[in-house]
Amino acid sequence: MPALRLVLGDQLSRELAALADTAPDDVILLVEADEETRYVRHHKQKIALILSAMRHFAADLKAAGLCVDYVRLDDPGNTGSFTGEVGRAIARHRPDRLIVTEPGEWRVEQAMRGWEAAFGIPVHIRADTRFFCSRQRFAEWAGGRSQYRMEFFYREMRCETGLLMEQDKPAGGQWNFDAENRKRLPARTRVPALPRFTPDAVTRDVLSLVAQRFADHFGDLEPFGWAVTRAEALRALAHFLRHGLPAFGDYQDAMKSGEPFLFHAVISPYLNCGLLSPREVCEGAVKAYEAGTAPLNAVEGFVRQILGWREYIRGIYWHRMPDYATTNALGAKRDLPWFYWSGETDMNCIAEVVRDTRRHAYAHHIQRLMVTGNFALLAGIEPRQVEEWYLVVYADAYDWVELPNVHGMILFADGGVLASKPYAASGAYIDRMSDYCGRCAYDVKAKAGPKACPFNYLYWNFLIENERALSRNPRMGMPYRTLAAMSEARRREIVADAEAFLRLRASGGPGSARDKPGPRGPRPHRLE
Ligand code: FAD
Ligand code: DLZ
Ligand code: SF4
Repeated sequence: MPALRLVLGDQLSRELAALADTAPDDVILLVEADEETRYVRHHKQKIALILSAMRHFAADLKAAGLCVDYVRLDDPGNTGSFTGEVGRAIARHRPDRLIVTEPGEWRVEQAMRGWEAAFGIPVHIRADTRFFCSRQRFAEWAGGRSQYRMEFFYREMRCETGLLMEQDKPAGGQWNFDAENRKRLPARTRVPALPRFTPDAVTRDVLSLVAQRFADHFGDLEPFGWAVTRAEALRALAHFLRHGLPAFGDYQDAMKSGEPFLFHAVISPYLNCGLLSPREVCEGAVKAYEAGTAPLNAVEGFVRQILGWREYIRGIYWHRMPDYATTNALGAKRDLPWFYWSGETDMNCIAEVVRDTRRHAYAHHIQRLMVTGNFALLAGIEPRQVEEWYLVVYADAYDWVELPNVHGMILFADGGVLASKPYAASGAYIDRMSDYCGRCAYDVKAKAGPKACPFNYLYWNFLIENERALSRNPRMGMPYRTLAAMSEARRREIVADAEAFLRLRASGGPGSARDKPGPRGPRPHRLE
């Protein structure tokens, strides 16, 4: 009897654990599921990328002589869910077992765990070997620790993989070269053009389907230039290794109007859906260093993002779920302002990032962390609303990677599990790392009053609102000492400016959430 092997939309790899040892009469099932396209209202480009990549992947499997059962979104009888379609496929093929790979979401794994009882056949859930660090290995590392720190995890991963290691020493004698990174972008720097891929007939079909069915979702559908096959994703990677990587470290934190990609790789959607493997990406970067085409500060910085941050984030997700998603350590409860969807705000930095996001389903790390993320932290936006926004708007967003980045890294809603302190910053940081402030209605140097950059008073207001939770954090000592030296009048001025700004956003003023439907319908508003 054949085995039924399920491949999810973010598992499009021939090396997938569920596909190892496939026999000629086994059936490989791929399902376009309405539930997956709608559990949040994903950006249109994200849906198109996943569906087109799934269709291309299924065609490749068929061309290799494998037996594929592919259920399209508009096939008659499609029940719209993984569970419903696995049930129908079992009835069609009568397999003796179902083989799957660990999914990227706790929600989906819970469903999978019910399948053996529901369908009466053995269900084998195989570990996802696309990652460097298994869930079990991370659990061993995390052990009894109450706090985890990426840097120590990363060093162990370097030793275990041998990446950028010279015998048992880190290449260049240091683990981390960030002191050489994070420069301002000189005004006339030439930025390499990003490779874009012309949609073929399969992608054009998918684009029509998405335009029809998901017209009310966030984001522009076209121009659509994402890679949708492994061959295209490999070309995107080769382009980055040659043109982006050499300056990646230097300008990793820079932001520039009209240049959303700068020297970033723009490969996270491919890594996350299976078109590229983290191992080949890291090895490609290390080869560039060994060949002398990229400097060590760039290569180490890049490898750290993938071997360090990406693996660490996934480890925390699986180690701490489901409780991880439920905490709200700073008690943040304001509503997400409407300008996160519309981009209509006088704050030029936010307008730029939302515009990039709407056009490309992409913003780079510092835009996500220090602009939209920093604002959500300082303004005390309820974690669930911020998490939903990040899950909707980016082509690379899946729960396992979005949640710890938002809940832990930007909002500190986990109380310091992931990061040792909140990434809170005033407008000066954005001014130093971008050209946004020069074109803004607000004055980044002004600290108070209607023209002052909102990040400036929101920063101090955040420290005041969270004094009890944060003032004893050893890494927050300096700002709290500065706050303690402020006069009562200055503190009152900060609170008044912040309240006026936040009240306007919650009461129907420009950029408010009121009376605008969010992606899950009308929103409540609690801030008055
Ligand atoms: P580069 O800057 O070129 O970095 C190379 C690779 O490193 C990325 O492709 C990515 O795979 C990995 N990486 C870097 N930082 C992280 C990180 N913090 N977590 C996981 N991987 C990382 N990344 C996602 O893949 N999906 C998300 O849903 C996501 N949500 C985020 C939300 C917030 C609030 C923040 C601050 C970061 C988020 N990130 C997410 C991480 C990071 O912003 C993106 O991976 C990166 O911007 C993707 O662009 P790139 O491929 O050009 O990355
Ligand atoms: C995100 C997504 C979307 C939009 N559509 C599908 C789909 O139709 N079929 C599918 O198999 N996967 C899809 N995905 C990815 C899934 O949501 C993802 O596999 C699970 O969340 C587990 O990570
Ligand atoms: Fe953003 Fe403030 Fe700069 Fe305007 S002045 S772009 S709001 S940081």
